[in-house]
Amino acid sequence: GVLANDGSDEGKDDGFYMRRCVELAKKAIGCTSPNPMVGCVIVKDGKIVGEGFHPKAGQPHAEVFALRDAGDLAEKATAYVSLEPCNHYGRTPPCTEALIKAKVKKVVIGMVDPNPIVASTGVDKLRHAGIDVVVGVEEELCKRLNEAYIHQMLTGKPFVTLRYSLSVNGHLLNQLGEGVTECGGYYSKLLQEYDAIIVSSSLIDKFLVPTSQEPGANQPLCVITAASRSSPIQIRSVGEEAASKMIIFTDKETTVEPVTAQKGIETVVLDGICLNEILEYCKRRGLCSILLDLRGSFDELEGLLNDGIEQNTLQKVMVEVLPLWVENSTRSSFVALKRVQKRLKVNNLQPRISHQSIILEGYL
Ligand code: AOF
Ligand code: ZN
Repeated sequence: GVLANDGSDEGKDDGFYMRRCVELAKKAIGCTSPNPMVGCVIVKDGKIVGEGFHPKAGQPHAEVFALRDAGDLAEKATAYVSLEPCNHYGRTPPCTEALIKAKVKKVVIGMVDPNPIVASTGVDKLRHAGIDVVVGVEEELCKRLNEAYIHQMLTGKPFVTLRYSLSVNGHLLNQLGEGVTECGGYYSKLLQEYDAIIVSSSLIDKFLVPTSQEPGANQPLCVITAASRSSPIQIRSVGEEAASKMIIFTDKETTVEPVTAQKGIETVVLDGICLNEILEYCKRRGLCSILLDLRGSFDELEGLLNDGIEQNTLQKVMVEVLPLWVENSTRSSFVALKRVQKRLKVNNLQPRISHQSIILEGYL
């Protein structure tokens, strides 16, 4: 498709085309890990003549699809890419070479690639080939798009988001049928963005396996944590495929019911449940983004939360406020959550209106 804009001054529409790149990149939400999401457009005489995005690790990069789409029109055109073009042989050949071969005259880049094997060598390579290069257009937007990828590249650790739902009077909505289930659309979309989700085993007892309902969506690995449970963990209605996307972390005091054990769900027994061990496991499996979801038993998750705060392993907080007033104010989680909130320092809180709720996102 050809998208027209006024096509006049050089550089004037850089923001417009870069935002289009980000929009294209988002078509692969949840599908590219451990790779970043990247979008690319090729612009000639004020018209988009080629578009592409990176669909999945192992498949060609955004630039390759966009150049293919543009064909001969790429010659003397400007390429916009949300991430610096790669300059190495990974699963795929370097995009710098593809751009040079296509004879583009200019490349506009959203952000430099934090991957140490790329880190500005893509920019240098293009400049040496005589291509005009601009870096840092809509940089904040491009960084936000790949916050988990960037964090993982810079620190070697997974990006962890803490999520919970609250009533207007400050109660944690962590029980079955509360909070997120009323706003399935938002939650289902959120799940597909993460490589793994950590939940309490009490949810699983109620057959509540968090899965994304979006068609063809990425299903995160479901990390079930069980600490000092008096009854064994039971997982009954789960198929083979769902079982392969589950793992149980327990402590020595907790048992797993034989029916559950037979389903082929991986089980790891720790001396005590601790967030670092779970994150290490996720890292070994190449999982870059983790959602710590405060649903089910708060007691089971409080230890993990404390680990995250003490060890600085939480990066983001996402709080959903629902138009609900909880009458029963004897819940123990009210006090427990206050204790946790007191120790969280959240910056840059941004509100967003969802279907029936307000979602606040901030960084730690
Ligand atoms: C780009 N465009 O669309 C993407 C890039 O194994 P490979 O060949 O897929 O290389 C993966 C690395 O390439 C990844 O870690 C990141 O540095 C970069 N990703 N680069 O020019 C793209 N997805
Ligand atoms: Zn590339």
